[in-house]
Amino acid sequence: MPVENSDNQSCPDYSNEQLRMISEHPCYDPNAQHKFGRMHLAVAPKCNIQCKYCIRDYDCVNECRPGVTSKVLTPQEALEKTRQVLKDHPFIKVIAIAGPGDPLANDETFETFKLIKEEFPDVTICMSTNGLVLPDRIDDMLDAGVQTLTVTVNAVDPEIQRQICDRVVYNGKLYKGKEAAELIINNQLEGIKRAIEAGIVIKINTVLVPDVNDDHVVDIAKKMNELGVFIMNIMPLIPQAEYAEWRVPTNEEREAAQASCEPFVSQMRHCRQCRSDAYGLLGEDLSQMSEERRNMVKMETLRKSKTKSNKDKGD
Ligand code: CLF
Ligand code: SF4
Repeated sequence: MPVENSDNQSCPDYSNEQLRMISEHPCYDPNAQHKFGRMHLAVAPKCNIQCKYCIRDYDCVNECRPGVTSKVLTPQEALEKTRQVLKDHPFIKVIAIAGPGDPLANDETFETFKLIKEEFPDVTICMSTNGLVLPDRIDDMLDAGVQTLTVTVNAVDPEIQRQICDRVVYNGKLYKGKEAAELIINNQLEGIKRAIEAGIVIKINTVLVPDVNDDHVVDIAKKMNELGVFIMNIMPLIPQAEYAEWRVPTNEEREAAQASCEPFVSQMRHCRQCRSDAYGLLGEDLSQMSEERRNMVKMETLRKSKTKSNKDKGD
C-alpha cells in the first residue's frame, strides 16, 4: 500500500534491491545520469493507438525524440548488440525497449527481454508504453523481467484525452472519440495500479500541450500520487501531424507545470528525449557518434576501469 513520505507524497515501500536499482537508473535518479547509462533496443515497430502529434514514420514521440526512424532489430540481433555494447561500455546498467512503436503491441519485446535476462541477469529491464494493453500484459512483463516502466499519461479526463488521442485499436476493434479516450485512461490507471502492486517501479511521461492539458497536469499528478507513481517527466510537445502548427510550451510554462506537480509526484528534469536506439549516458548518445568518437569513449571507459581495479588492489 502507498505510504506518505516526508514530502507528503504517497509512495510504495521500496525494497533495498529496488532502491539500489533506482540509484543506478539514469532516468529515475538524477545523480545516476553521469555515471550509469541505458541502452534502447529498437525491436517494437507496431503501435495500437494514434496520438494526434505522432507521425508514424518516426520513433514514438511519447518517449523518444523523432528523427530518422531507428532501424528495427530482431530479438536475436538485439541480443548480439547488447553483448557488444555491454562488453565495451560496462557502465550501461539499464536495457530498455522504447519503440519505435509501442513495446506492448509487439511480442518481440518479450522475446528480446527473455534473451537478455538469461544472459545478463544483473541488468535492469526497463520499458515504456502508452498503457493501452497494460492490464492484459502484466504477467508477460513480469515473466520477461521488467523492473521499471514508463507509461505516457497525458490526461485523466476523457474530454482532454480525446483532444490528444481519439483512436485506439483494442482486441481487434477500433474505438474512436470519447469512447477511445475513456478506454485508454481506464486501462492506464488499472495497469499502473497492478504494475505497482507487482513490484514494478513506475515513471509517467506527460506531453505538455499548451491550451489543452497545461491546466490539467496537476490533476494527473494528484491521481499518480494516489496510485504510488515514483516519478513524473513533463515533456514539451514536439509539433507534428495534427499538432504541426501548435505552439511549443515555453521553458517557463514547463517549469510552472513541474512546480505545480512537484508536491504530488517527484519531477524528472533531466530527460533528453532520446531515440529508440540510443545507448550510453543520457547526455552522450553513442548511437549518434562517429566510429572514431565511439572508440575514444571505449578507451576512456577501459582506462577508468583499470584505474579503479588498481585502486581496489591498493596499488
Ligand atoms: Fe529508456 Fe525511458 Fe527507460 Fe530511460 S529513456 S525507457 S526510462 S531507460 Fe530517459 Fe530517454 Fe527521457 Fe526516456 S532520457 S526519453 S526518460
Ligand atoms: Fe505514435 Fe507513440 Fe502515440 Fe503510438 S504511442 S501513436 S508510436 S506517439
